[in-house]
Amino acid sequence: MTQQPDRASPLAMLETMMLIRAYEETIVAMSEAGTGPGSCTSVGQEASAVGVVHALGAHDRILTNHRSAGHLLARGADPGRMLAEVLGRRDGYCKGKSGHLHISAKALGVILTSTIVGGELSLATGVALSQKMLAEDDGIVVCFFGDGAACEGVFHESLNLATVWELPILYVCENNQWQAFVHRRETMPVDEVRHWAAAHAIDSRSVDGNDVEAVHAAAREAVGRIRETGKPMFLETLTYRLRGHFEPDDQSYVDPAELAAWQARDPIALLQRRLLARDELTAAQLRTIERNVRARLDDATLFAEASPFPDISELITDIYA
Ligand SMILES: Cc1ncc(C[n+]2csc(CCOP(=O)(O)OP(=O)(O)O)c2C)c(N)n1
Repeated sequence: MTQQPDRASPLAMLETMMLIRAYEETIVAMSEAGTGPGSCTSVGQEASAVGVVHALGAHDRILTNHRSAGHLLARGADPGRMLAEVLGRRDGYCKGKSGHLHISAKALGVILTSTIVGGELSLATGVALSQKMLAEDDGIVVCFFGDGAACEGVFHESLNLATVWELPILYVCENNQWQAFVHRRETMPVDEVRHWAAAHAIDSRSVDGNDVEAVHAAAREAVGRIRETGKPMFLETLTYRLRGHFEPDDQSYVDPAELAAWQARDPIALLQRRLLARDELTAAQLRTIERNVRARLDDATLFAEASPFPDISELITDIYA
């Protein structure tokens, strides 16, 4: 679309979700063609990323996990610079040194992508404490993590500290039902992580993570409450990882009926159908968005592939230990 509507509008959210899907499909295509590394994609989780990130303000900071592409793109990251990073090129967000699973973009407030499962939970408390003590702006911290991370001890330490110290953190658990190759049924006695969060005296809710409008409404309310009270909140987005843990992964361990049920609730198709039914989107507009998104990814791929590898003189710069 040429006219970018307000970020809270369903059309803006649809376009961002379609951009994320096209980006992840580019990653898959590169992996299949052998022109890029495999990665952990967020296909199926676009509504969770967009619903939350489109509810944030300019000063809010994000810490996230290995499935971070959606969070970065929703925050306005340039897909060309992201692909350049994935390919290890100089124009990537981290000068090609982070690879595909550690992209952070400080200028956008995405300050950590952790592949140490739970790493984002331990650091979020420190970032929020510094925001609280410095009190430079009204920014809060948003911490994205999975149901697998919630099974680690650091989850409880982080939530406990955030409650006791009254830290402005929005915990967003993207419960995508899988923890690498293990179904969450095998590791959790409850279906939803929010029960554990509630035990830490945190206001905890779950929401249909494939319904971007529902996620966005819940996130806006939570962000508003955190700014008002300075206290943490917990939001669980119930969603599904439609592709494997990483690329390539044939998902042979996944129950086909479960996968099919969630495919039928693809968050992008859901929103498209809803907006068409509400006459808020026409078939022609949808084709235009598809074309624009495709063109952005084609340009991004050309940009990334044309970017040079970092110079050898960069080998030991940006190293702190
Ligand atoms: C501390 C640690 N333990 C194990 C791993 C290997 N590992 C990477 S992703 C993952 C699953 C994490 O599951 P979840 O938090 O639910 O995130 P999801 O992959 O489902 O998005 C595991 C076990 C790791 N990277 N770090």
